[in-house]
Amino acid sequence: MMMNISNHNEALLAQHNRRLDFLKSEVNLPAGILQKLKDFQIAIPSWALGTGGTRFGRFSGGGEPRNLEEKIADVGLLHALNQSSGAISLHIPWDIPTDPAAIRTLAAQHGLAFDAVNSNTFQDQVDQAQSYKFGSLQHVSAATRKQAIDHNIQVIKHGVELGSKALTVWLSDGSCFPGQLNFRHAYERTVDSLKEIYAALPADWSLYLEYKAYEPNFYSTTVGDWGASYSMVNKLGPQAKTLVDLGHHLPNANIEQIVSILLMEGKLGGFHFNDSKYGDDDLTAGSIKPYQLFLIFNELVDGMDAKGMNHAKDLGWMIDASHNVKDPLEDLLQSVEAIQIAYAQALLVDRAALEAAREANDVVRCQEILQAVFRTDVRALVAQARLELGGALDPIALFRQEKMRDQLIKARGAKTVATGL
Ligand code: LRH
Ligand code: MN
Repeated sequence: MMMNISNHNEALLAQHNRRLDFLKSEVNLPAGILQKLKDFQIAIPSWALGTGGTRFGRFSGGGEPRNLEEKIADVGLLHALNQSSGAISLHIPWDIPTDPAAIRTLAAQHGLAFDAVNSNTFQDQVDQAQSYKFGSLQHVSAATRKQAIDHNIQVIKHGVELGSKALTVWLSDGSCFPGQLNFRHAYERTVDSLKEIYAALPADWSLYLEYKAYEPNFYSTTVGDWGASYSMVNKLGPQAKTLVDLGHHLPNANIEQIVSILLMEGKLGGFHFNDSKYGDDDLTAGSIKPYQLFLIFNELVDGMDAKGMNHAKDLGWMIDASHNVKDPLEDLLQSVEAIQIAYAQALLVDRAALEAAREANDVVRCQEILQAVFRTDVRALVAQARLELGGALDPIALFRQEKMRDQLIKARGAKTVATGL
């Protein structure tokens, strides 16, 4: 896909430098903050490169990737624009790599690595022997549980061939009506099944257990909250961690507190970033509750520094979104930007002053310290990191300037449909 980043940046450079100089005149930038932003890569979900939909409808935008190769090209385009999307997270069987070596080479050509691979025991595939209608790892039938366990082990094999280092397990398992499920048996069967999957993990791999409050089951979900996931991963072993999808909580849950506890306990594996107003809406990260996203990164920076963790490498940074009304690529560019902004602001928090105010129970001062940073416009800093990595100062403006969606529609057609949600 032809695009001229240097011309684009040249036209915006003077304005950008004015903004950056203003920020530097207002805030003491901690040493190394730019390098941290440059190192911070966010994985793009392979299942969110097309238009999403709901049971009420789906309005395709055209030019969607028709196969894994085109999905990698789309993530490569995002990464060329923002230099912060250096990995792709695959979902199996939506994206089975038929020729792993070729796929690996293609991804490398786009500067992309493979983040966590995701299993799928929430849908029945055409040639499937056992149905997951009543669950998978929790199922009353040993044959169904074995089928689901074997699928997860197969997904690990695909991941190993691609150089991935983690398996994400999200289970839709649960019940829709009181009385339908023996919660204790479902929990025990799920743990026993996960133990068989865990035993198949290569020594340098992680297993991320993603929890979710509801949907598609609407009375109980067996891995329904951080407590269920945390108690299960503790039973599995040191390579098992909890994955936090921001949209998977009941209303008003304090996600930043959940994150701080999981991190302190060494059981936080990673994230599926998105935003929501009601349920698992999978909206653009930072589009509904940007302050919450900042508060989550505030706990992350505090907790990771307390444990001497490497910000860029020691947790799984992934997006999980669905695009009903926006161009999928523009939506993903916005999500990456919002995440980078929240991280940059969290790096600006004066932690010594905050702790001193906390020790003094100076509640007003605590809030003033956090909100002064949250109200600091750090976009020029995030743009400077992109610029220094060869990215675009304004990725969405360049995406539109170059009419990239039109170019994709011309190359692929207006009616193409990408696998995924
Ligand atoms: C479930 C979920 C999970 C994925 C799916 C695509 O809601 O967040 O992470 O497997 O979306
Ligand atoms: Mn998710």
